[in-house]
Amino acid sequence: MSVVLPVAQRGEEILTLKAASVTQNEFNSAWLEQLALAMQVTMLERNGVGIAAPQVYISKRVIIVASRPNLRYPDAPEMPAVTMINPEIVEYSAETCLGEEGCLSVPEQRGQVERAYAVKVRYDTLQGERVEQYYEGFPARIVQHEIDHLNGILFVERL
Ligand code: K1U
Ligand code: ZN
Repeated sequence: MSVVLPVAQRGEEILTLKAASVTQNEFNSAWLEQLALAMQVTMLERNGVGIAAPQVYISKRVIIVASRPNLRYPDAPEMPAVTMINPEIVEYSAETCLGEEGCLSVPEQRGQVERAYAVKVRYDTLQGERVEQYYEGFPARIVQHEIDHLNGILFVERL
C-alpha cells in the first residue's frame, strides 16, 4: 500500500538543495520502488503532471513525468507516468518557447516560462537500465521543470 506524501512548499530549505544521485545499490530496491509509487500517488492526488523527490522531502534525483492534455495544453500527448532516475538533459533544442507553468510547491502562482522547445534526456529506470528519450512541447517543459527541482530551482526564479 502507498500513501499520499506531504508536499514541501516554497521557502522550505529542501527545495533549494542540489539533490544527491541515486547510487548503484539503490537500484532494484524496495525503497526506491516505494518512493516512486508514493510520488506517483501524491502527484495524482494533487492533480499534477510531474513531481520531483525533493518536493516530498527526499533529496534524491528521482522525477516522474506524466503529460496529459489539459486546458492550457489541449494538444499535449497523453503518456503513462515515466519514472526517471538520475535524469540528465543531454541536448537542448535551439528553439525556445514560452509556456505557462504551475508548481505543487508554489500554490496559486502561475507564470510564463521560457524553455527549450525540445530536449533529449538520459535517465535510468528503477531497474538501472539506461534510456535516452527525445521529448518536445509540453512533456519537454515538464522534464525541464522537474530537473530544475533536483537542482534547487523553482519556476518562479525563471520568470
Ligand atoms: O513539479 C511540479 O510542481 C508539478 C507541476 C509540473 C508542471 C506543470 C506545468 C508546467 C511544467 C511543469 C504541476 O503539475 S503543477 C499543476 C499544473 O500546473 C498542471 C496540472 C495539470 C495540467 C496542466 C498543468
Ligand atoms: Zn514544481
